[in-house]
Amino acid sequence: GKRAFIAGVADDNGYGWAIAKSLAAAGAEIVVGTWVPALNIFESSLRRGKFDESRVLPDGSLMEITKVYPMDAVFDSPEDVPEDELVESVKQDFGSIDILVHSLANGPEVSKPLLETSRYGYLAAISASSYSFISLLKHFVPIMNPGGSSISLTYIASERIIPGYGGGMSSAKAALESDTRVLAFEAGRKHKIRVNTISAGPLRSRAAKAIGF
Ligand code: ZID
Repeated sequence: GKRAFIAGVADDNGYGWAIAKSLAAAGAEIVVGTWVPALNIFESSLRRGKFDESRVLPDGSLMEITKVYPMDAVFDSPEDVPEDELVESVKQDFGSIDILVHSLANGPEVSKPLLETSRYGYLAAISASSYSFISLLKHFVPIMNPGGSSISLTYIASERIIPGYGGGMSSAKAALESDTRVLAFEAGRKHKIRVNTISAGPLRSRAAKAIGF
């Protein structure tokens, strides 16, 4: 069977959880990465059975999450919480993965129009929502099996004006889409890894509620 690492699962309302379930239903082993500030509550809720109803797969069995790793997609240098450490742990525990899912984004000034966005807010959006994918893929590629695939989630606000999707989030998704093409070329040639992004429809996730979508 295939093994999937899904970055950006902290409850049962988001795309990460839904993708995990689809992959589990298709027979994949599920390993997730959870943002450090949300880790304790996610793990304890999982343990206490709070997600059991949402864990039900089409065949009636419950999705198993083999392991939850703490992760922070903004810290990737040795002085911070290195992604090297995350990937090293996954390597020690499992050896390799086949599927990498990036289901995370963050834009501290998302509610501000682009015209009112600060440099800090703009760069933070790009860092958490775009560079985070480059960094994740870069770190995981060495333990990904050839023929493996990676995917992220984007939004049509990259191409069309969607008022309310501010703070540089529209820019961050445009960068993510461009990077997907370049990384597909690079990782495809060098490592036989596919790179794709899906432009998602509306889902009442925690992140979407937070921005009033
Ligand atoms: P979510 O809250 O379930 O997932 C976001 C995750 O990111 C959370 O688990 C956070 O803990 C995690 N996170 C944030 N910062 C960090 C960090 N620094 N390090 C590690 N983890 C971090 O929300 P979600 O499922 O909506 O988001 C998943 C992906 O889907 C993101 O890339 C979104 O941009 C993308 N997406 C979501 C929607 C949506 O509707 N939920 C849409 C498009 C793309 C969308 O916004 N009409 C209106 C809106 C939309 C579509 C159509």
